[in-house]
Amino acid sequence: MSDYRVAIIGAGPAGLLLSQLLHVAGIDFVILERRTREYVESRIRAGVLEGTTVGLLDRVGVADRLHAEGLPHGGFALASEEGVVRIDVAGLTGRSVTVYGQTEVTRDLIEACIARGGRIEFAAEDVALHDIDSASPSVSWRQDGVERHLSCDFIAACDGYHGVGRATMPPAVLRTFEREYPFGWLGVLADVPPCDHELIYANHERGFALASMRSPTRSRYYVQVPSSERVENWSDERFWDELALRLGPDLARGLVRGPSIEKSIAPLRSFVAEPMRHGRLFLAGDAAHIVPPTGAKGLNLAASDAAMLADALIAFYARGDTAALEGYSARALARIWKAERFSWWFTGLMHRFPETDAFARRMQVAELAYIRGSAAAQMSIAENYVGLPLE
Ligand code: FAS
Ligand code: PHB
Repeated sequence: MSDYRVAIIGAGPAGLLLSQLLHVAGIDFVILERRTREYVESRIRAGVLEGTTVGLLDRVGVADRLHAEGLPHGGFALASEEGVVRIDVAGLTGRSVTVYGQTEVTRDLIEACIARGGRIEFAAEDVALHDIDSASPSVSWRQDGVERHLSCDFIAACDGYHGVGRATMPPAVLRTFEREYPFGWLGVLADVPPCDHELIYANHERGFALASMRSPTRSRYYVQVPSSERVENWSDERFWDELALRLGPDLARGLVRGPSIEKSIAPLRSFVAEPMRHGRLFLAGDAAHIVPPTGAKGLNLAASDAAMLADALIAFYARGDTAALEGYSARALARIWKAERFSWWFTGLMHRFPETDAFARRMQVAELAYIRGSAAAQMSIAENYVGLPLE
């Protein structure tokens, strides 16, 4: 008999949601998290939840604050110097998205996990995974200078792009696919009202910009910067000036400036590791894939991986059914690759690349003009943005 049925590595959205999906199914788990609780709960990341993700938080009973404070959004704008078009996702798909920070999702899930007696070991250093090819894998780590060890039936590596899970997969079985972008997103969080009631994705000669939000009084903005850029080079004033330029005079009219409470640069990459399972080790979330945040898919893919893995583990423990465990990687990758494509395409449409010469610029201008005039093109964007179904 193992100490725990499932050892989860990482207390990000994937690990935390998986833990609560297992909890409500009566399956015990332990979470090993490298950072402190304060560090995890202070990270500023994603901002847009697909309906599927909201449904999963409802399923685990951790959506009260989300429903009270989250902002339902039925559309967003695509802006360029040639024009603006609102993608009416609600009207086109009958579904919407919810603006609610990943920071809040993480806090809600940690609070629920602990309140329900779940075990999260924070500040777990040097986590190592053992015997993943056997029927009795185990995990070890160091905490407060003490070596710790636990046996389990399964290991779910939800430990992000730099985690130990993917690194433990035998190199001979792992295939990776990657595209690094020559730019990143300089993000600012500020306690000022958003410049518009919905998100604005802007393609400008000078580069991409995104106007997002966290609440009616807290805004989240991004501008594209070269990969080599350093956040120290950007005063608040320089950021606000650049954002206003890229949004254009009409959309910037509603821009309220204020002191940044967080300012950082996130690199952009597309990445997928296949397969997402080896023996008793399963990968979920950023541990297996990364998308450029343009399509707001990262957090939502982490949630759908957690749901698929939870369903497979529940089937195994409820009826000894191993089919879903065997099929987890292929099922998750089918949805992941479609989100990778959308995120890659949207990034290519909205950003300035070093090779964006006059012809490439004309192609972007022409595609945006086509989208502005085509219900079919807008439908394609809308159905990807609200999230493709979990099949
Ligand atoms: P996470 O990376 O969130 O969580 C992994 C957890 O594992 C972390 O808490 C980490 O501390 C822990 N861990 C790592 N190694 C470990 C080890 N060896 N032992 C124990 N624990 C370990 N997505 C969007 O949709 N929109 C955005 O705007 C957006 N912005 C982003 C900005 C940044 C700077 C980054 C890095 C990502 C951003 N993302 C965005 C993507 C992001 O939201 C991820 O998709 C999401 O956090 C994925 O969740 P997890 O898979 O749980 O991984
Ligand atoms: C955010 O609010 O952080 C956000 C929103 C939409 C995106 C990316 C980031 O596509």
